[in-house]
Amino acid sequence: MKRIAVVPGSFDPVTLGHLDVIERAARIFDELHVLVVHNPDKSALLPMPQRVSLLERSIADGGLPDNIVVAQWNVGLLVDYCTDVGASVLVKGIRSQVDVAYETPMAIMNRSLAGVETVFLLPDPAHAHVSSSLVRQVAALGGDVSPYVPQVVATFLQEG
Ligand code: COD
Repeated sequence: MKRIAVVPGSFDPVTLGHLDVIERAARIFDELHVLVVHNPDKSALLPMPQRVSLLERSIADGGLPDNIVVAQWNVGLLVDYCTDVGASVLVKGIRSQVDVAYETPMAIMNRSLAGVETVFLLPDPAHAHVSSSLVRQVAALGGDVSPYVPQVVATFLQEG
């Protein structure tokens, strides 16, 4: 049976930290869905289609495995998407105790709702301090974001 997993996120925008988690997860599972989700707790910088496009181009440019599918999910439970595509696992990146505190109740709820397990991957230390919100802040204040994001994102943020 195919092992299908989902890496969900806001990806606003995608960072090298995200890509690292996506690449490692794609090597563990047979098929990996990278799902751009609206997070109601955060106010988005980029519209959903822009986030999807930057993610697709970053995955292609980075030469990531070809078992990756990019999709978006605007309404409903994350586990409903998992059920729709036959995924039994969610993959999340854990950078700190803050991430543990944020992710743990959601992981337990998702298992309770639909039997979907969550697998946590630790970050590459080189990217452990990187978040989309810090990247947005550095870019807005005129800093160089190229060490933290794929080239296509750096160009987009610097030109935009
Ligand atoms: N290194 C490693 N991992 C990283 C890094 C990095 N540098 N940066 C981010 N990550 C990880 C994050 O920890 C997260 O796991 C993932 O990458 C995505 O991060 P973001 O910031 O793009 O996305 P978030 O944190 O805004 O996640 C949005 C979700 C919608 C996925 C989340 O809120 C969620 O799971 N919601 C559940 C909705 C639902 O169905 N709720 C009801 C039951 S719980």
